[in-house]
Amino acid sequence: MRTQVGIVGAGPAGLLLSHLLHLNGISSVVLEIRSRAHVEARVRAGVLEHNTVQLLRDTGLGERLGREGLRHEGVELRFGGAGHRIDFVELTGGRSITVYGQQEVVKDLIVAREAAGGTLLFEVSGVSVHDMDSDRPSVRFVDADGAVQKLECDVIAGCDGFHGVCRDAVPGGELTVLERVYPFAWLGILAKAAPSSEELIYTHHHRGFALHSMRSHEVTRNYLQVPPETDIAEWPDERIWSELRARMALAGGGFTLADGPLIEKGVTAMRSFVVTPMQYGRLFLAGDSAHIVPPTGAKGLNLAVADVRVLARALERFYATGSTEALERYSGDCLRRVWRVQHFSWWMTSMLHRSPDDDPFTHQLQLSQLRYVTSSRAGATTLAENYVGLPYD
Ligand code: FAS
Ligand code: PHB
Repeated sequence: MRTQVGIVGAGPAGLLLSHLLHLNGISSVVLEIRSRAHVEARVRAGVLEHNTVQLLRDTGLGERLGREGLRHEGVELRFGGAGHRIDFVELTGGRSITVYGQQEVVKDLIVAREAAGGTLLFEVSGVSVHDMDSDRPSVRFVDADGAVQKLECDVIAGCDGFHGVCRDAVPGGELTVLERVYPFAWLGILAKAAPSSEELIYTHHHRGFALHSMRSHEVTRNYLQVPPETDIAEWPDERIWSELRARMALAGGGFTLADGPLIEKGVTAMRSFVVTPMQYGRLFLAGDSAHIVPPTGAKGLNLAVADVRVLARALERFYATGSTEALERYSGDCLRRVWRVQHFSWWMTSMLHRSPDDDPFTHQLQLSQLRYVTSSRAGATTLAENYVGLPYD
């Protein structure tokens, strides 16, 4: 089997890369270990930056997003029993976010790839990457029918997420890992319940962080800060709802969190992780295979999109001119944005989560930071412009 770009992983990074390459007449094959049904049902991110929405629109993926996505012009920060709105549109000259589930983006991409005759191979196994330091790298795998296959290509895109094989295939010593693991996790639920507010609510509370988000007018997504070793079995549904209510309550009442049957619940670890460089020879890492951000800044999916936009442009240039200049710059070009987003996600996480040692000094610093970003135009603008996404370079 032969193609120009071998793509490992059918998450948002891999599928969008295949789509962008197709729009520039560049062939690719996407290899995915899970089934189509699994990747289309996997609940993850839900907030799309202004840039991400624009890119999906500009590349023909805006129709359902435009119809079903919820455009939000602001967000609420809630602390000390009171809510404070950050007006994105006013503070960023018109930029906003759109709430649209990651699995919906994945579904739209798969439909678009299929309509264009793209090659997506699901349920493959035994994936391994080879000869990355040559100009004829290859990916070996067993296809869904059990046949051993070899995919020869010019370039491999490692879009196989944090637990994939591509990053680990790089010889030892070639990559540097920079990491921070947070002493808390998120317990997340997806529920058949109407949203209890127009916009997302990020809550700082002495019992811990809480987030009210949504997927549609019928489905909400809520998160609670919990200890990292939390066992979901210890959290029956009613305990989750009462803890959410306790943390999100407004002094003097006036806020009711609507509940409903749970569709899904789980605990997600919190870490900041960056691998440098994001390339080795003809292997290019994009998305969660190269970096992880804590979800407090709603950036994971959007950063994956930003990476593959840079990679697609560099490959376009390579195939159009033979120049590898942009490909050689790939890692540096991506890491500028990666570290901006890492800082913002760490900052939001530090400002809004209760420190396990419950240090009163840290608590006061957090309250001071929250009071500042909700009362100073400069402070609010910093949050707003990072949250909606800084314009692409
Ligand atoms: P993905 O992990 O999405 O995709 C990688 C793909 O590669 C997967 O389909 C995987 O099955 C496949 N793969 C793995 N190994 C392979 C192999 N050996 N061969 C072939 N394929 C292989 N972000 C938010 O902003 N908000 C959230 O609420 C949020 N929740 C999250 C919850 C979880 C549990 C996780 C893990 C992430 C969450 N994120 C969230 C971040 C998330 O949105 C990621 O940033 C985003 O999925 C990154 O996209 P990809 O890089 O495409 O990686
Ligand atoms: C979500 O809706 O899943 C979501 C929203 C905002 C975040 C993280 C997750 O910061």
